[in-house]
Amino acid sequence: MSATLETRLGYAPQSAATLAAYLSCIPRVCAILGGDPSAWRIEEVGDGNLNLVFIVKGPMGGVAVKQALPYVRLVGESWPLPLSRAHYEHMALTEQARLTGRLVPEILHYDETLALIVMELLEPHIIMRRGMIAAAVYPKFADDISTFMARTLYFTSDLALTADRKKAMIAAFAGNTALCKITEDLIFTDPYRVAELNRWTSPQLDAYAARWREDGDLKVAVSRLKLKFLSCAEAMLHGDLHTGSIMLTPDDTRVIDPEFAFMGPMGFDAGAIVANFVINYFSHDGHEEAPGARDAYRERVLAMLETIWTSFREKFLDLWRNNATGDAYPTSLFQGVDGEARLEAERQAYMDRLWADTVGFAGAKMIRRILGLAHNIDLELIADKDRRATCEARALTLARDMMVNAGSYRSVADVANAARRLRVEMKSY
Ligand code: SR1
Ligand code: MG
Repeated sequence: MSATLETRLGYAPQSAATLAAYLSCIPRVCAILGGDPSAWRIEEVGDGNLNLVFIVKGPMGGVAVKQALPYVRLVGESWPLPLSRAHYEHMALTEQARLTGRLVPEILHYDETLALIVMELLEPHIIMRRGMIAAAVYPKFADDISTFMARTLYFTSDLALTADRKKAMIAAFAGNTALCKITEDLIFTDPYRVAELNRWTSPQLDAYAARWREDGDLKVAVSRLKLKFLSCAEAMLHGDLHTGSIMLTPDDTRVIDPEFAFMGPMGFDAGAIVANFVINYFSHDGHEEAPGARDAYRERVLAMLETIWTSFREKFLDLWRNNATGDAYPTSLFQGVDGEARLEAERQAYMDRLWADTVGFAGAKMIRRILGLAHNIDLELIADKDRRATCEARALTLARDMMVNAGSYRSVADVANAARRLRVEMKSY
């Protein structure tokens, strides 16, 4: 039976052949590209899971165009997906730009009917995941991403917003249910049951996949995380904050692709960063030219991860101390003799709880990239399946412990040390 795809009056997927005519009617875009539209070079370059992405270059400059398809590109027309995801992406990008300035690409034009966003062309930026696989160094990244997370999460939370504004944001993002459902299924459910779309490095990891499906402690842990994801509207999340959603150079960082944005638990975004750094750490055993050749880079990855979390924590706390404009923790309740001390202790406790959530979500995000549908090229590009499986088995083992024993990882250094230990102790899958 074929699936019914969304249709919308005026919607048609663009192609390299149709796009020049469309863009030629947008003066701002014409001014950037320059020259005659017949001379513009247009290429479809999308290698993500969901959308069309075009790079358009004219004699003066370039733009990027992203358009939603009415289905999941990775799987095909058998998996319909609403075009409204472009609406949520546009809304999130607009809010992120307001809160973080140049840490997101500039929007040049938005067409709700075509589910299409024209953005500044990020050049010579590359997808961070590709840079990290090649052991590239990004000295500004930890500072930039910790600012991005602190500002987007803090200023959309009850610590900064009044209850009416917070509820208005919840309402504005509440319709992004189809994208949330992808996460609910692919991250929190499918890897722990037999599911048609699951895949893993086989036969090497067959026994792991079977064990993970029979693990009661793990199923309880992932179900608790899923409940938090479903029910905890803490702040506006990017919703898919992995290293494939970041384009950068050593000097400039941009966070892209917030189509999974919704009001959810902060630890989900922070956990995505932790997960992808830990996966990258383990993956270098599959990429290094000779054993030990990437020792220094591996340590750099862990050092960067530690700086990201500690900077995020400090920046978030500073925002709270200086911008407590929300309805949570009313100032009038903390004005007594020990009021400020009690409030500061509570701020620290809040960050400790957020860290525990982050550890758990990171574990779930690591497991989905190894046993679920959508994998990371950090691991997928390792051609030797035995080497890849060893990297993956280490990541799976750490991820399981981070979910089941999240409370025993008191600091980001505990995660880093556990990763180092596993590399030494687990010789093979
Ligand atoms: C079917 S979409 C699979 C994954 O791609 C996106 O990048 C999200 O991570 C999603 O879970
Ligand atoms: Mg994406």
